[in-house]
Amino acid sequence: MYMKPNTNTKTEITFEDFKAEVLNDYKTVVTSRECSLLGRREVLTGKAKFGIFGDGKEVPQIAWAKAFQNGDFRSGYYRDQTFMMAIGELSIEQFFAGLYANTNLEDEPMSAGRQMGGHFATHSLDENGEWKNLTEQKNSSADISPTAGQMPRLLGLAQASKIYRNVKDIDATKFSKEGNEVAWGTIGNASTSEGLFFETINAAGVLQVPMVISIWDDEYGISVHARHQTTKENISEILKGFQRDENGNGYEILRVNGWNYPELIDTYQRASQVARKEHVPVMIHVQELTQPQGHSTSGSHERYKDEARLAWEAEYDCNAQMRQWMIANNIASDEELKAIEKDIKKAVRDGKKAAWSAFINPIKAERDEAVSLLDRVANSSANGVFITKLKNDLEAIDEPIRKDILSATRKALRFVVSEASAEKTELQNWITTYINTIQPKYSSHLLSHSNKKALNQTEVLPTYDANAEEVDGRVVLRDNFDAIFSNYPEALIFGEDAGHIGDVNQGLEGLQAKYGELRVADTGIREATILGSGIGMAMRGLRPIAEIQYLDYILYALQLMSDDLATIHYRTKGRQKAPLIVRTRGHRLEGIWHSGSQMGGILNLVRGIHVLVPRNMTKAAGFYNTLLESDEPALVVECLNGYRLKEKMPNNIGKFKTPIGVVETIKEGEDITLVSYGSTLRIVEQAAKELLEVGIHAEIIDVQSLLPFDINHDIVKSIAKTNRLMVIDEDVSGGASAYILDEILNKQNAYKHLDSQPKTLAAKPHRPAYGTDGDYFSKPSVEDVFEAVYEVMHEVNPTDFPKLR
Ligand SMILES: Cc1ncc(C[n+]2csc(CCOP(=O)(O)OP(=O)(O)O)c2C)c(N)n1
Ligand SMILES: [Mg+2]
Repeated sequence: MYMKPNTNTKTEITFEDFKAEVLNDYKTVVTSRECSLLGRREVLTGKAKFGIFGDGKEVPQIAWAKAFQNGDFRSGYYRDQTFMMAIGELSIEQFFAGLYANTNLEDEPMSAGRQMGGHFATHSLDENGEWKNLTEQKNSSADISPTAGQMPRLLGLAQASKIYRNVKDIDATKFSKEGNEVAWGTIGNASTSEGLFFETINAAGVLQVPMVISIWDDEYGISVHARHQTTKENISEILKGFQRDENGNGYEILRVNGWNYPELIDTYQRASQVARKEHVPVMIHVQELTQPQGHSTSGSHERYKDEARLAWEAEYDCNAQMRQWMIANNIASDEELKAIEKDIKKAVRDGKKAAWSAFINPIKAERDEAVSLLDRVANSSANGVFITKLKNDLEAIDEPIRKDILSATRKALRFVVSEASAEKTELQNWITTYINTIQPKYSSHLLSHSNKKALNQTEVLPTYDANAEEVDGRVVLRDNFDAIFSNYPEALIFGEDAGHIGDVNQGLEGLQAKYGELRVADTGIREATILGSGIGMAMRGLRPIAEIQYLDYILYALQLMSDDLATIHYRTKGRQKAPLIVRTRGHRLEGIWHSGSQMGGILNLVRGIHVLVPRNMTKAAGFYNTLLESDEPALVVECLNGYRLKEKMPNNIGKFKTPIGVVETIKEGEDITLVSYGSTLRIVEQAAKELLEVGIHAEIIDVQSLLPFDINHDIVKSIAKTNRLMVIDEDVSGGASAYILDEILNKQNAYKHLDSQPKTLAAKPHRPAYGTDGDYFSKPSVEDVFEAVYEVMHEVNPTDFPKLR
């Protein structure tokens, strides 16, 4: 058998070196297994809530770790603890810190307790949010739980190597060495049933990127057997057509049994070579794996596996097979291995204890502080007996959580609400301070904390020559993209029809010829992987702009925007970021699927991403300029009906910046404040002109930025003047208009200034019919806006504004 356990450093090794390396590998797999076994017990005895472990998948991960080099990236799922241990990124203590959800990043570096155990990550950013040198470390993009959700991001992580290898002038110092990095994915056999898996596999075959996907095949997806999951019960068999051959590019498809240590090492070395050197994607179907403890702590596999299967799993347990192989090949004796196993058992128990102390001791200290305070409050209060009961109950909890502490202290405060004592003040202050200290452990880092955060970017207005030319809006956008690609070598755009024809509205006209097929690229029709590849590339220091052709089709990508992109910074407590720009166009054209206005749905799903709705192409261009200077993800929705409208050509193209979270008053007035955004503003502006003719002076505010929303609270200032508010929106009622109303009424307290009922004017509950009149009869029209505003004014002053109908 060909054996070369570590090709990174040596070509010739002695048997002693080889033995030592195998023994070391064995120690890792046994440590990992012990963690799984003890982890399960921690859940069953109530110390942890839930556990999902990597038992039964240890040995292949050792082989993979040997092939994994500095600069490489992992995008995997919850079974990969052994790999993380083998690359030195997961200690026993950290494993248990994850299980207990320790909120300290130093103890629990994967997510500071924000993710359940088994969801792995490394740190791409330092404590200031600055990139670390990713070429000098082994990298794991942060896992997510939705099955196959790791696949689209994997594509982008691999694609980044291709860009770095082939596009000149990018400063790759921190990100790549000639594109030699491989992106390694893992997925369970059952999760290959997901559409995201197939979409990614096809896209990587087309793109020819250095991606190696391992399929951990244990024949089950929780209780559901492969016969319900996969045609022919064999994923590599049915994907055979992807094998590269004389007919064209494709994959290298490899199969290996997951219990065969030497063959696994061979297979992973080969995969690494093919992917790294040739940039050919590789699929490794790792078969005959097991689940010694079943799927997770939520159930037992004896319920759905028969005797024969359970017996086979016991025999072919990869660790047991590796052990037998070591004895058969004189690498160690049974006694030696027993001694190793015993030591490891103890080390894992000790590590677990240390992790538990690190988790519970700070909370106990906080509890003790609260108990002593409650004691003082009780002694000074007429309601002392009630407070003493709260104190005693809190003191009696063996393993308190922070909710116990706050619940007791907040309830105690109610008993002293009408008393005046130093202790009461102390309690009030203590609660506030405690919340202020603890809340960030659960809520911080949704957005960037770095100097580059979007809100640090200040406005730069477009400037114009005296005789500035009036051009189609799309020309402003095109020239601005031209400036962007010339100013930022790391910027690139890709999407359906974005390359050769320069997008369906020619906002990228001529730019592929100028910047090449890798930077201005056509993609297949595959929105989820367009989005995902943007995430992966952004995580490796590039500045991708993922184009989704129409807003209506963003629903295909929305799951990943919500589950992956919006949570990256939060779920790593600021140690990873993906400043991806998603470009799309929509609103007010025609038909059920070409006039998308699902803004309410989007707003509710993508907190953590900026949502920007420029009313014209100059504003849109300014947003792109702002975003490229910042480090947060954003969605920009261009007005589909605005590309051919005339706009003056600025003379500082590429330099002006539209601020994020800042509204703009586009018409002043005293009678009522009209709030809207995007394409609908043109309708509102027309209605306002007509209202002026009957003596109604409306003020119009363009929101521009739905997320974040009016950070300076300018809208309430307008309402303080007009005392009336109407939100006009082409989304359904209860959608974006309800969000806007909530922001204005509840967050800006505008209700204080209102003399009339605040109104929303939204679209019909159905999508717009296709016919030319579809828009008029489905979304607010000029007449609708006029009449709705007039009606408000009629209520105020029926003499001057008699009833219209
Ligand atoms: C989108 C989605 N659907 C369902 C689940 C619940 N779920 C978690 S793991 C799992 C089975 C996965 O099986 P497989 O891919 O074979 O991985 P294994 O656990 O066997 O290693 C399911 C259904 C989920 N996490 N995400
Ligand atoms: Mg499985």
